[in-house]
Amino acid sequence: MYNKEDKILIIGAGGQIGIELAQELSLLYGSSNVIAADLNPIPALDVNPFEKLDVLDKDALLNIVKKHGISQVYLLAALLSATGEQNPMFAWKLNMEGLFNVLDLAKEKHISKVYWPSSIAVFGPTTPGINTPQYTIMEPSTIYGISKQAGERWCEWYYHKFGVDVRSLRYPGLIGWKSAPGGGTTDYAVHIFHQALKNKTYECFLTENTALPMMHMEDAIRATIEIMHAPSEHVKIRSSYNLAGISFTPKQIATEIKKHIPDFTISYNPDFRQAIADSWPKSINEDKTKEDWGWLSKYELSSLVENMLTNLA
Ligand code: NAD
Ligand code: AKB
Repeated sequence: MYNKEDKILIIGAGGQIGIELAQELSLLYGSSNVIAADLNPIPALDVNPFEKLDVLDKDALLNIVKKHGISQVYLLAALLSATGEQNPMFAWKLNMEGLFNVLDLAKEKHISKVYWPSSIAVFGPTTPGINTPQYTIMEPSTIYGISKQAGERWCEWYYHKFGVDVRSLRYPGLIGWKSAPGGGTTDYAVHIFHQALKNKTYECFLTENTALPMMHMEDAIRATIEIMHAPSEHVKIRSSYNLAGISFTPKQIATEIKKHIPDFTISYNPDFRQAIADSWPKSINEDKTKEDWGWLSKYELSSLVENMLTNLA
């Protein structure tokens, strides 16, 4: 299942997902076979080889791939929903050109496999918001969502046209204790734990009843590694697979935190991210994902909260 000959390049390895993914892939392949690339050095990954890389620099990317004999690329460099809305033209450039640069490496046979994450942001206000199916109306209203939706179409096109082995998941909001989130709308669900432990109070930028799909980072990393190691014929969808995770509101997660920290309080002061959250589904259907390559998540809200508080404390 794990080819120890593989050499992996993670682009955007210093981010919320990259740090945890690099650590897990290092356990499987050995840290010397997992090369971490980002704009700046990554202290949390000091056992991995590091390459300073701007993914928009195609020549520099190819040089790194050749230098290390890279066979697989995980492309994580992107602007997320909140930062994307603040800088839409750059978000479009980074999210699209970065993807083209990596897909072209595979098209030109420099590498054999690509992982690129999509997001629940591909859905929009006209999408059925409860138990959102794999195939449905997709009219995203953020630049981030538009770039992810376009990225999905390009991935599928490169697969059909050039046989590029690209695999992708539509992550919900990710919650982990090892790394900090990087500018999304779901970031509140990480910040809340830090503030609960530090100050016993949190001011949330979404309203109390804003339900969103979320997932423990451990589940997300496992899903990523599983889809990348699934037999090719099981990966029938080459745009991106739905992942359901757990759906909850700020009020529900606060109630769960209060079971561990009884004097924890939450207040609500919605900002521009409320409109983004309101445009996204409240819950996701992952039947196709389960059916095609056997995905099963582990965490519920109660176990996620307990795990976060225990580890952060
Ligand atoms: P993040 O913002 O935490 O990390 C992104 C990393 O990319 C950062 O370390 C940044 O320095 C790096 N980067 C930015 N521009 C770069 C460039 N030009 N060249 C090289 N590196 C660059 O993001 P994340 O949360 O780890 O997300 C990774 C991917 O997963 C993104 O595509 C994101 O859209 C997707 N995703 C994340 C979530 C989530 O909840 N975290 C949910 C859905 C999808
Ligand atoms: C964000 O909020 O932008 C991300 C995502 C769900 O894609 N966490």
